[in-house]
Amino acid sequence: MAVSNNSELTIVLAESSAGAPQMGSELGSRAILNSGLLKALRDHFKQVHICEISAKPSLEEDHDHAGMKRPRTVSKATQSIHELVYSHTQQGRLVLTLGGDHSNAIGTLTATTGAFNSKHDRRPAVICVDAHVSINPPEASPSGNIHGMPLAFATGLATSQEKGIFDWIQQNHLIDMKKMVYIGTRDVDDEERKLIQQNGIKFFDMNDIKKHGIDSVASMALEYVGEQTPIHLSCDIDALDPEWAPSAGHLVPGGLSLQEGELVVRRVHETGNLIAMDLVEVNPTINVDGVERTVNSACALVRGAFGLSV
Ligand SMILES: [Mn+2]
Repeated sequence: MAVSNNSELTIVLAESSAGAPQMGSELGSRAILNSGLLKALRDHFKQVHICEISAKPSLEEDHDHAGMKRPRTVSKATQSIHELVYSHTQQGRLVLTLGGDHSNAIGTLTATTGAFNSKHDRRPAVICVDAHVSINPPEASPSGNIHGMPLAFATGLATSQEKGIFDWIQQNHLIDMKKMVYIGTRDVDDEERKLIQQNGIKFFDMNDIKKHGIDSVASMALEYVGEQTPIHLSCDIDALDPEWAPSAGHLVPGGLSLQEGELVVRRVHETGNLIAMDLVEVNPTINVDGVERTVNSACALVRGAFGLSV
């Protein structure tokens, strides 16, 4: 049984790179949308709504706080994303958020969880396709960049009571760590590994994928989240091997082939339970010769997740 009406899509252009050490990913959303994807989505859905959120850091006022860089800018951008995604999810629309850096997922993940909690009294599953686990609490983050922390804030493993710094996140926005699965991980910090183990978070790293094959891993991940569970699919383009996505913020060799990535998102589509998708970290200012290839890969993942033909 489908969990949303599947005929209306909201596209959120999350044009903020304040969570990343370098700028450029704020240009990713439009690069992806304007490469033919918008037309394809408009042909596929009865209605397509487009919203945009951008964030300009005011560096002189946004000093570091508790191990976080540009915390007020990122908090404000993600709160705006949260409010948008929350409202569109509550109206039964599918939501596609195009980043921007990975910190934007703080807004999307808390929004779908909050909306489903308030309307249906149940929390969605979250499938993260990422080279990283992106769950560093600020105090353990080696860099202080919030794009390494989205799952820490979205699960409540990291919290902040400081005014203007993620103080908008409420208990009923927090994702269920028992319904969370990572696919494609291969670059995990020691502290993150501890958190994953302590909290029993499921993951399928690249070794698991080599061992079992991507089709079995997709089956195991979907079986884990359960048949009637709404799914928020959160994709960092760096899950793909740099061969397929060279214009990404943090390249890690040994990743998924595009074909493997497409298989995962299509399997999620086939459940009929997809409620939202994030696609983050496409950065058109990195490896400019590879931008077209990266954008094409991003589009292929979006098309697969929403069941568009290839
Ligand atoms: Mn990543």
